Amino acid sequence: MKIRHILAALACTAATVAVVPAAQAAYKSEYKLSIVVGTSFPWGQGAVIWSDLVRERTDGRINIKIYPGTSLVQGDQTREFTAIRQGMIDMAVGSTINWSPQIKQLNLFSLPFLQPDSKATDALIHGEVGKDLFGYIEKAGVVPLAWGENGFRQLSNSKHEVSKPEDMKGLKLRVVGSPLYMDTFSALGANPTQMSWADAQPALANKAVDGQENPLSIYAGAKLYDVQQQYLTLWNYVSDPLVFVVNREVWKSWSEEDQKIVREAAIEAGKREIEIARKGITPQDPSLLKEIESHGVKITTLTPDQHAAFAKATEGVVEKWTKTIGEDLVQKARDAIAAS
Ligand code: X2X
Repeated sequence: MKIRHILAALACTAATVAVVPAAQAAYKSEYKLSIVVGTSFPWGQGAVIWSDLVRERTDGRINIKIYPGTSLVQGDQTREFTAIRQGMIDMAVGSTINWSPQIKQLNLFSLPFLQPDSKATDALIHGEVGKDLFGYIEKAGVVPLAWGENGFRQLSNSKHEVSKPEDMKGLKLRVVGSPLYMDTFSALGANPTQMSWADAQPALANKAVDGQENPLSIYAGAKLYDVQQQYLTLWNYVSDPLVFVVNREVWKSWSEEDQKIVREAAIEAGKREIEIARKGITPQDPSLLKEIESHGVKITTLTPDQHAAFAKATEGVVEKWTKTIGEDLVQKARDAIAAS
């Protein structure tokens, strides 16, 4: 009898432990989600969709608050990934460019003229390359869940039309945080200067710099036509995807059921975000281009020959950075794009 009682008591303790894992008690009242731009941009919309889906489907157990402007790292987007890893940021929808200083393989998307079109980008993110890159993010200590898109980055400036590499001479251009961009724009003869997006906007407004490069949704959303960025060159030279991620400790603190909800919501939000990001910039639907043009912007679309001249001028950059990214990964990407 006695032994039976002891066994029953032990079983009871084990059951209690199994039913109420310690982790569940550790849910935070709010999870901080970082993004670089505001919630009206496609990128921000992706974050809003993700947060709303998660809040609804977890009955408020996971309550996400969005912090635009990379405000959790004082606007310094190149420090965002480290802050996610260290837990200052719980979740993020971040650009591969901003996390490239920590994960060198993410520079893949910034190799000039690697991705000719959205089909190529899709082949990368939804194929083996995407899986490999998620592996690197995971290894760096952060849990990747889904892909989104910032988009094909186009060049704008306040000085003159740019249709050939020679037109870049002397243009003072703001570039993003990966040193690859310094190399690309130096190779093209421009005068690049690295700064955060937060600093870029006043720098464009007060003419400290002549131009910048960003997807059209960012150009239009930030109303860069209002700060005399009236020359816009569509050259599709790189396209940066977004990644939906969660800090590892936060992820481990959630029940399996909630992890599944958060992952599925990220995938759904990513899909919808990509659709939003690609709106208005295609021959079938040029509405965003038309809107930009209506502000007096001169839009230059490169001919195939002009495009090739830019690609040729940046060949050395591709060669140099392929070594940093990894020859195998770049080859895998080229094969996936060729088959797309
Ligand atoms: O800083 C930029 O240019 C932006 C907003 O596109 C990124 O965060 C990569």
